[in-house]
Amino acid sequence: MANFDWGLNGRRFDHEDPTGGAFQVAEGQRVRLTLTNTTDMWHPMHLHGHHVQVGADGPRKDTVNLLPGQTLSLDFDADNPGLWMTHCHNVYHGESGMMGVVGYSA
Ligand SMILES: [Cu+2]
Repeated sequence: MANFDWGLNGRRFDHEDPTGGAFQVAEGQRVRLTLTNTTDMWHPMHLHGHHVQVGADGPRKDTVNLLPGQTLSLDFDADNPGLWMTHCHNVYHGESGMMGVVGYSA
């Protein structure tokens, strides 16, 4: 997305429909999020309710800096059912659309 027009998967978070476009996974699944930063800014990415592993055997993190032009895979175990926000931790990026919901039930 263009500078100052942030989103996830080309979609801006819709505050009127917060679960619209939610990323559906299944409990017990090992999930891989592949993130590509197409902007010129850093984005500290965070997923609530889980820790992510950077790459197949990298460190486990709470928040991962995604550099301009960088692609990272972030793996997590879907072991905490619910609706969880994933977002850029720069609050003004998240509030302007760089947020999404990962959801699954028990
Ligand atoms: Cu950001």
